[in-house]
Amino acid sequence: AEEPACAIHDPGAGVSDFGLDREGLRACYDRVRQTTEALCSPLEVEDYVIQSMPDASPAKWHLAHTSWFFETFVLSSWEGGLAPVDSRYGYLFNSYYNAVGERIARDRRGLLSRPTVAEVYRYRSAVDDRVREFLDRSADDELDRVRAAFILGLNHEQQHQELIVTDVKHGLAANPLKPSYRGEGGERAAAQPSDLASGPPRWVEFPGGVRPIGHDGGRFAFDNEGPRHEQLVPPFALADRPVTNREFLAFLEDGGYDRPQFWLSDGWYARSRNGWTGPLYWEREEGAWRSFTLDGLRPLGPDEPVCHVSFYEADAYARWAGARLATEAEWETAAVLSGAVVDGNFLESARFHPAAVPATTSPGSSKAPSQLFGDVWEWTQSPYTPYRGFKPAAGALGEYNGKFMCNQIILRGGSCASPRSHIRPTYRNFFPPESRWQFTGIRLAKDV
Ligand code: AVJ
Ligand code: FE
Repeated sequence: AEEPACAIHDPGAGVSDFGLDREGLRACYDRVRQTTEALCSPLEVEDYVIQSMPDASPAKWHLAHTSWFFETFVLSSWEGGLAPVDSRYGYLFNSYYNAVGERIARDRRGLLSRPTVAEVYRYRSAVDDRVREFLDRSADDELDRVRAAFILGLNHEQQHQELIVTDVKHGLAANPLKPSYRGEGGERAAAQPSDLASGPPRWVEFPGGVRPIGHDGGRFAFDNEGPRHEQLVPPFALADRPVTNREFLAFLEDGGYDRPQFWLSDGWYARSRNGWTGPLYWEREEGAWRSFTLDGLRPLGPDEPVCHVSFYEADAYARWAGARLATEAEWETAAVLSGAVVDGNFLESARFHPAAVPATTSPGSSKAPSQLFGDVWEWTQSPYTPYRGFKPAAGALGEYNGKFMCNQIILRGGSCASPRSHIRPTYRNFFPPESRWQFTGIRLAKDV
């Protein structure tokens, strides 16, 4: 089916997303909501309900929470107050907004056998009806008042599309039957393990300077991407591609997981406490390494970017390799100066798995880094802290990003589970350093 035009999804349209009219908002809304449901369409009812760990939410919860977000931040104040579709749902589907009210504990979301999956879909469609009615009938000043929250709601739902993919993967991986998300048909879509015999990564050098960092606010960006400000970035080099499974296996086989000299203290403790002997989803059987993918258990692709590693493993690998992780300012500088376009292996490609790195043709230096966008999120060494001058918005939506600016690490570039239109060079993702269930990988950097 032909997708409706949407300024958020098709940035080439040249319409500033803040200037979207009713028709534009409606097109974006329909497209975002449809994409979420399409991601869930291969699931069986039982798949929607389980919570395989506290960090992962049931698919059913994601479907409801994203609807609750539009109800709470767009519809609730319409014409002086629209009652929610079900007044009990706020307690179940509020994620973390203290200003909005109490909620069930995050690690109890998997206990919600009710509302049923069918009821959650009816809830979604009731919210859809109300949002469309709001777009048809609201006064201009009412639409203007919630336009920013509406666009935030679209981007919020895109974040949950990625979380649906990663949380479904984690849930399926917990099952000894190692089911495929798409059934047998999915085998075709996933990349076959390749053997490109890629050589060592080449280094792409960037000059030092005082660099503008962050989003200028011209189009939509999350609040944590601004304000744009200057940072001193000394000269550095970035690897021309992500670290591959083949390379990470060399670290593992060199005893990387058993040699504390490569690890941060917190990382060594996490590795010991969790019993890590390799990336999440890796297993070894009769000498052969396999990894769990959304198409089931597959032989490890040697030239695919290593994936599902924590910050601690990324950092230990970099030290073993005689390099380091990039700072987020270096990463952004490299993306901007190399003119990398936001294109690649994203959610839209429906592979749900990182693609192999390109074969190295000649030794020496390379002009531009490849796979900066898509495939795997790249751990930086930067803590998730506010940019100079950052102020969270007043009210509940101020809780969206700002209150998490402690004890988390920045990741850049998006993954094979991120919608392409969701990612920008300034995009700041963040997770605690131990997290491994997102599509997280490694790109090396060094001083020059
Ligand atoms: C930016 C991915 C860490 O998972 O909580 C979803 C995204 N924010 N709903 C998260 C998010 C609000 C966020 N991450
Ligand atoms: Fe959310």
